[in-house]
Amino acid sequence: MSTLPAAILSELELQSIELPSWAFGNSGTRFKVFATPGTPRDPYEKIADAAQVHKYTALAPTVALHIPWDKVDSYDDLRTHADDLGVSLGTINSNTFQDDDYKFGALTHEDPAVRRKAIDHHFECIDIMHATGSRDLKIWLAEGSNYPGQNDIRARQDRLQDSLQQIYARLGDEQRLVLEYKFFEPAFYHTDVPDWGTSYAQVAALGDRAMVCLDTGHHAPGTNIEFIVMQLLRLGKLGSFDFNSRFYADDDLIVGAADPFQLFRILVDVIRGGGLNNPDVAFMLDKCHNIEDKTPGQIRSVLNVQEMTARALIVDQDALRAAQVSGDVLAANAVLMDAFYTDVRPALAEWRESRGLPADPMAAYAASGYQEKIEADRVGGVQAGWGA
Ligand code: LRH
Ligand code: MN
Repeated sequence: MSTLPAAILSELELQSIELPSWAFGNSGTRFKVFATPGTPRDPYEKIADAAQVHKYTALAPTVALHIPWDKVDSYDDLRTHADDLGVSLGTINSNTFQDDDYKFGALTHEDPAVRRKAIDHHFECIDIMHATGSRDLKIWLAEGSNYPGQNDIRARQDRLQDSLQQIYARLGDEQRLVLEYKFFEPAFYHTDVPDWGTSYAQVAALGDRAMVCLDTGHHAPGTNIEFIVMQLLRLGKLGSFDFNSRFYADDDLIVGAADPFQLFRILVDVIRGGGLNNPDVAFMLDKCHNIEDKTPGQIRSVLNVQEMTARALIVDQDALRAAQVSGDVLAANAVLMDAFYTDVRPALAEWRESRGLPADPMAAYAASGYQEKIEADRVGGVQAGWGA
């Protein structure tokens, strides 16, 4: 396909995908976290690299922060640094999964003092949101158990609701919380927020500014994720996506790398449900570049989302509807497959050039010398990473 219709191009022009600061730091598995030359040593350098993604794609105007990984002395100064680079600070992610006190839980813990500490951490994140101008507080909880009988899983749900009520009450009028679910890991028997239903049940009891966060890597194998997308949009409770891909578990690979057809199907239902370029539905990446260079990995990621969005937008909705109504199973499926098999990359490249962007952002970044420069400049200090 050499060109895309103007209506589709204007939809694509509105698309924005938030980048995770932690994707620019070192990450890995329990076996090894590999260091990489040029890896940022602080949030300032992470944001500088994130700004490169937006420079070459015009797709990534905001950067999500993770607390305490991105703690700084002055968030006003960090905000100015981001603004000067043409990006802004986005979602604030809390972290109650690396503190010894949270071994047996945080917002669900039996001990009120531990819950207090975890709630206070979220109050601190909300204070940071006021300084960074962020709208969303993203809460992912590692809480759960490893053996049957270890916990009273019913009582934990009640304690979780009570803790979330206190956090929700602290939000500013323009602020939201998004509760992310994950079916296992690090807990291996039960997880307190394992699925969309539990997240929905918890946030629905809080109020309108409490939403569900869907991480595409957090479902049991074989889960029809686009069905969950449809239902959460139908319920008006899909607040954000954490896009990545996986072959097995929460692999956090480049979105669309492991299963591009799944990403296409998800975006078809995002569009069907009114979730594209909808301010209520934030598109974010959540991934780790364990072995590949990080900034190119992020550029590839946002391009994969853009390309699959373009394919989902060219679905012939009238032909699809007609086939669905007439019960023509094969024709209906063929409409979707025609869009999925349509190569939109030449048209997107031409469109980028028409907007003063490089036709091939990956090649433009590689030719810029930025990677070589950060590898030369960033010597010494401690490279950022999950642990650091
Ligand atoms: C948990 C998760 C969550 C983040 C973390 C970096 O697996 O998806 O969104 O806090 O990754
Ligand atoms: Mn996530």
